Amino acid sequence: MNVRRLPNGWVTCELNNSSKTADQQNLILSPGTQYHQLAEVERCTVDQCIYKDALPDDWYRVGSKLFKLFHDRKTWGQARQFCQSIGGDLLSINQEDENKFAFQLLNQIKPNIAGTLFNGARYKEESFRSAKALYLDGLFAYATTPAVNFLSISFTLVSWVKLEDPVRSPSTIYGYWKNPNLFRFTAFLGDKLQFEFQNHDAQGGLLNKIDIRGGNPNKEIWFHAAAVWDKSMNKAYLYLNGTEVRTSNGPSGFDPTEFKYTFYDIGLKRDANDTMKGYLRNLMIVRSALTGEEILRMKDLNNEAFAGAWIGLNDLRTEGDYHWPDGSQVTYEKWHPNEPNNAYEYQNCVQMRISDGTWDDASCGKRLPFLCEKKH
Ligand SMILES: [Ca+2]
Ligand SMILES: [Ca+2]
Repeated sequence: MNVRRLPNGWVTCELNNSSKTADQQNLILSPGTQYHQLAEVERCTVDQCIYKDALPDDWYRVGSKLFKLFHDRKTWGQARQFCQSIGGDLLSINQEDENKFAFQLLNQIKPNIAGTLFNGARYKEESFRSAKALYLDGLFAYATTPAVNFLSISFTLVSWVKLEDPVRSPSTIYGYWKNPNLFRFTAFLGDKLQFEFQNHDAQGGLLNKIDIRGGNPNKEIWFHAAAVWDKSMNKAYLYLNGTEVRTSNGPSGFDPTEFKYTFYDIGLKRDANDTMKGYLRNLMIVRSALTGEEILRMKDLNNEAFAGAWIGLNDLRTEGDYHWPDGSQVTYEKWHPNEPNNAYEYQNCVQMRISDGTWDDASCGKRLPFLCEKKH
């Protein structure tokens, strides 16, 4: 490829014959020139060149395959059936580039943990498991975290909470309470959790809202709070310590408004200037409606519930003999150290770990996000 810088600052690229089969990383800058030339062209054939492209509907072309990550959670068998129903199968991975790309997609389902902090909020050692937690001293000390756009998706908010001062309650665990789009997940000390979502019209008039309250969190004790919006069922749920404490149907056709905000508040109830006094930790926003059982599992973050996404590899037919869904043998592998271990003697399906993109055999009955592939 020839790259030419024009006097007006534009750059033009001309494909020459040899570059048709070139891998991008083989392009190097010729010293002292504005031109690029090819290096090690002979290593790359058309088949080996990985071409990546974003396609409509969240599909990606990676080499000769189309990839898509599905966020909803299915058992390995259900996931495979789903991939087949759309003309594909669970993903097979035959080379490092494909594994890398699949791992990048998993960033979409990484739990979103509290980010930017200011206004005095700080991390502080807390005795519980000697873990660090975000401490808010109630004196206008609150924090913010990047906003998640809830438009058109189901979601689950979870957090561990410990409140110190009933005077400061209610306190926002996560939300943004400002017209026109109001939303918050709040803890009332010794009283209830509240999850509230309002849609307003352009003039600020209330169109419809979800407002559910329940549970009985106590002072000075860590509790695990979760709010769920299941868009497909049009239902909202509240969980306290993994137990459902309230459910409510949304108004008919309720559709969360598109938020323009770039951050949400933690610890501040904006309309009353109440700020939380207490601790928060492991605030997570998951882009699907989790079941009570899954929320219960999330209480322990080391639990494997959020460890990975299904790929097609399995040893269902013969223990220890791994194959891809089309029956082909493993030619490239990326096992995590000490995996596959067939733990409890029933791990026959393979997940890609969200943390590092390596593979781990897991129980096929686990419900995980999954990667499908389709041919061109
Ligand atoms: Ca096995
Ligand atoms: Ca394993």
